[in-house]
Amino acid sequence: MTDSLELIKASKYILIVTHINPDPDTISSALAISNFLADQKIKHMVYNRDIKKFQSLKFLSRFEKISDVLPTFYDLVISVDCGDMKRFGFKPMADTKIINIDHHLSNEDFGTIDLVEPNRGSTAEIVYDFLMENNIQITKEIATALYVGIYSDTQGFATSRTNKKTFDIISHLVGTGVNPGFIADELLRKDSLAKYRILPRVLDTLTLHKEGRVATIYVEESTLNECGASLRECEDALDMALNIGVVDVAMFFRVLGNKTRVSLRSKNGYDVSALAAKFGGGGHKFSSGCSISTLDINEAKNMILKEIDEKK
Ligand SMILES: [Mn+2]
Repeated sequence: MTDSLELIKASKYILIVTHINPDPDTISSALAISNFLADQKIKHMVYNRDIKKFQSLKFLSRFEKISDVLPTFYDLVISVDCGDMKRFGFKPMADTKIINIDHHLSNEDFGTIDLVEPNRGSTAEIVYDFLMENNIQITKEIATALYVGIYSDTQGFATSRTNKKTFDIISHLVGTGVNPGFIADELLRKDSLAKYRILPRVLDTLTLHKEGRVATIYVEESTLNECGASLRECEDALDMALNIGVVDVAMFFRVLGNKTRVSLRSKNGYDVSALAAKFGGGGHKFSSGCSISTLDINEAKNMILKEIDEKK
């Protein structure tokens, strides 16, 4: 039994914490653990502040039990896919023990136990290792959740951190009865109409800088409202901008609260986590984000562009 499983068994009530503005990796990693804990009759809850706005993974076992209300008592937090504690969306009670499971390069090792591996393609893969190291049976329900996390965070097995280990895990998961075709239908073929209304509007803002190496796009609140779309429905535009042959770095700007939020994506070895860090942000080498204290998207854009060298 590993130290983390010992800590789990010694706890009275476990709070599994996923990150704000959730993605499939954080939710799937949490549900894989939740299914294991439920199988073992270990008391716990999965918390996500924004779960009401994220309903696309309803097909996963125990999804309906995810809550946006914190329990009154918990003595262990298991955080999944959270680079820092701000991503929790709340401040844990003092002295709470934390198992920190994550793959962000910028992870701050804030846990009592840190299962942090920045070279892994998804947090779900680290959850898989935890289960295997403890000889826990991977049921079809657990396997389906893990598959979703891995598939999604590796963008369909296409990111640089996808390797043989990833496929060995996937092979095992599919062997337990996971249905890749069904999952692809659920993940890829459930778009809203609003998404196809907002995407051309966002792509219309596309501008190239630095001899075409840097692409920027943005969206304004009023455009989102006109299309009835959410920020998540704009995200494909960022991938599209990065897919342009000459582009190494793509950036997506939008005003959130009293700041301009910037998502950064890169390819060809360009490290955007270093760029994000200059503005107090973080993330992965090829996928990062930061916030800039201005409501003027153009000003934010110029500030970041200034930090990028003219030539590689
Ligand atoms: Mn992740």
